[in-house]
Amino acid sequence: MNPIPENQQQAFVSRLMKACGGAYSPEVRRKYFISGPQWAAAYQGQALFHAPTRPEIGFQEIIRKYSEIGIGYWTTHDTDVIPTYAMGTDRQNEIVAEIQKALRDNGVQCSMVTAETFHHAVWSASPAAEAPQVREYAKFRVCNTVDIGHELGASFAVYWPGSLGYYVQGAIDETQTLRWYAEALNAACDRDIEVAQKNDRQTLKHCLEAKPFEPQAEILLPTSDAMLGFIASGLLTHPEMVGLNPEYLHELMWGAAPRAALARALVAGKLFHFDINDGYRLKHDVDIGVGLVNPLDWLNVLVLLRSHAYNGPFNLDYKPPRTTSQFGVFEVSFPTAVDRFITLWEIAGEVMTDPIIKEAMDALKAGGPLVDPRDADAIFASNRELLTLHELIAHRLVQILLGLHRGRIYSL
Ligand code: 3MF
Ligand code: MG
Ligand code: MG
Repeated sequence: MNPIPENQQQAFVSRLMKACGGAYSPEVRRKYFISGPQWAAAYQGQALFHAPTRPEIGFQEIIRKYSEIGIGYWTTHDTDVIPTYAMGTDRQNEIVAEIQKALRDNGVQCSMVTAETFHHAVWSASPAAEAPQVREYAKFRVCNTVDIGHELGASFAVYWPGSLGYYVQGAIDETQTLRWYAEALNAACDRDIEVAQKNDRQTLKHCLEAKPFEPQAEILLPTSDAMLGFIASGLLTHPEMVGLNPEYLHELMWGAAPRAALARALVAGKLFHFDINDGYRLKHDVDIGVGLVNPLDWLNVLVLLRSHAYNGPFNLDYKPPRTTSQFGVFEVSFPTAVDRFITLWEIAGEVMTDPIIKEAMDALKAGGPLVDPRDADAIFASNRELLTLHELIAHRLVQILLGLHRGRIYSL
């Protein structure tokens, strides 16, 4: 192939994207509760060892592009759109008004807001630092985010306490730090009740997001399970308002089965919001687009969520790879992430109605003939042949994922 001139490369990428086929229309995409984060589209490719590869981009353009693609919901950190120095000032009000206009003009809704309590230097000892001034400032920031959420019409507030931990052992009192962190959440809930009442709105759903490593060396609430324990600890004054925003990769990172982590949140009635992406076990937070690494596991996750009528948002918290250009972010990265999600969601529907899987699962539950209830060997023998169905079900799931159940075969 001849070198492709720079000014023809975008058209080339677009042509291959069309050739891929399988894209859903923006109208179809809008039917799903899929949200696009401001920070995901604005991510420039930077990291500790990585210089940015993409230019800056603001919320007006991102909201417009999401709308064109068919992403109906937008989410943001306070600092993604409001500079830290302008928090709580007239400048904040101006920016919020500009965001409201951009959302209105493009028919996009803000579903979630989140307070950034990990990036600025003020959080270097966490939002629950020893110094009372830091903790007062943290309360101001989460309350201010609740205010912004109500102004933008959001239903969810998310908190990722990324810096709630330490680098060196013994320097902080973990129990005290957790108590102080709870005070900030309590302030956010109290503020929410007040503002919701004043504006005749529902209170927000407050969602904690765990990540096992990064950016601190040791994290005080590293997993969704740790957060369930924290919610039930008695430290929160409104535990009923607080639930989880698990992130698929954050659970995978520590070695969990994300589906089992989600199941634990579901049985606790705390699965409020879900950050969707993909990646690898025991690596850093690579935030790859949903379904690009573990499509089979993703299928199973969506079967679980569909079976339990989860109706919260699916938030595209991933990072378009550094190799993807700014053009590619909206031409390839976001549309394909949305379309893989929709396809996996629909395949999950097929799994749920598949007669073979259903019959196999029913048979496993029916079990074998009744035998002496105290005779372990007899109980095992009574079920012996049915247990092979576990592997048959797994095979059937892969068949459905690969389309083999529809007669896709290879004759050699
Ligand atoms: C970090 C994350 C965060 C959270 C966000 C939401 C930057 O690994 O996943 O994204 O999702 O802070 O509150
Ligand atoms: Mg996340
Ligand atoms: Mg992540």
